[in-house]
Amino acid sequence: MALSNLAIDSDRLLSRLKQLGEIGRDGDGRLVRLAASDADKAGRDRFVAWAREAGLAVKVDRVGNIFALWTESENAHEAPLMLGSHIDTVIDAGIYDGCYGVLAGLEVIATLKEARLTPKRPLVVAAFTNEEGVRFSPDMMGSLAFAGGITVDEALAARGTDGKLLGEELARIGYAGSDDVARPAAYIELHIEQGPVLEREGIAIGAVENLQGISWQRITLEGVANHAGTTPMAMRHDAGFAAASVITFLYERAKASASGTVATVGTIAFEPNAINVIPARSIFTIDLRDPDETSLKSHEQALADYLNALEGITVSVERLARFEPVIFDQGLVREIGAAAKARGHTVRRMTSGAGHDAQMLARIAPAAMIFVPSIGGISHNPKEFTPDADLIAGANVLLDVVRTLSIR
Ligand code: HGY
Ligand code: MN
Ligand code: MN
Repeated sequence: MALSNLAIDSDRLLSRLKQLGEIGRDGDGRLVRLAASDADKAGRDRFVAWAREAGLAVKVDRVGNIFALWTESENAHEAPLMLGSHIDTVIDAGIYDGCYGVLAGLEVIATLKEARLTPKRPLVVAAFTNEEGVRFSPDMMGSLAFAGGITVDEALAARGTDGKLLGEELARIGYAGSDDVARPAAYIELHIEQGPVLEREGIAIGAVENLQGISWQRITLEGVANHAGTTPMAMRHDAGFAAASVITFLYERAKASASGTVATVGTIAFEPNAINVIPARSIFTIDLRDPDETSLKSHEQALADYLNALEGITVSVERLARFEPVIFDQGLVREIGAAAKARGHTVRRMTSGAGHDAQMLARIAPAAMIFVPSIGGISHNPKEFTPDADLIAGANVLLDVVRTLSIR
């Protein structure tokens, strides 16, 4: 294949995406590969096997981040160009979130290696630990630790929703590594958009220039358990009703926001959780996001004020994650736009609504992202889907950006 029209092996990429998408199916057929679980191990092992098949060196660091490297003697002294994403999933996930970026990164490196090109710097594709944050908080934990945003010991001491410690779980699945990987010269992450914009506008490629701020909290409201039949409404300290009022307050506030605020209560539990007992306790999580830091802070303050005004209810708040909005490297964003146009694709600059490892890598290196459309804007849902042609287009744009940054 002439180098001018070098392209990825699309059959290999698509086949691997589907194969990885079958690893970690539960008894109901749902895709559940939570960080450091047995299912995650199975996915990790498969990625490592493919990386070794491509002749790459595989390293694992202390928080279980996997790095597959192509280093030649001529370039070994240079800082690597890093690609990557994550292969852990949410509960009942789609097959593209994270996995697409890791497998396309591997595909790009394998394609360049097979074309006998020698990059002027090492190329590495990373699969970061616990990007989703479903089992262990915060999310994007592996890349946050790699970027020095938390210490390795803090990460390993994270206690999961099942009470297990991340460090012990990584050791149990054989991914408690000890390797160090050099700080990258730049980081590019290819990912499905997970939102409706590209499909709605009929655009093939997103050149992601920024990413919104994220605030995760766990709220516990303590009321008084009492009889559902004998307790007059005016005498109740109902932790369930209090939770409902907080949720309504927050959703109405987010809907009224001018800055595109989004609010989600994704988990909630009542105690003692009985049909005829007024809830003594409600425990729920709040995921609050906003591209504007001042606006995000104002929503957090309004929520705190609302919680403090709850009568007859004791409130406790646990901070699970807090990341400010991130601006990506404008030079890389321009490269992505140029590469997309050079292949004849429509492209637009955009904000990422989702959190990504790229927002952590941006702390230590120039970073940017490439999006491809999500049909119906659906993600974190088994109906998540991106057409093969879009997946291939995104991977070839990544290939061209990598060549521009490291080959010519
Ligand atoms: O929560 C997020 O945005 C990402 O999927 N972890
Ligand atoms: Mn993701
Ligand atoms: Mn996700």
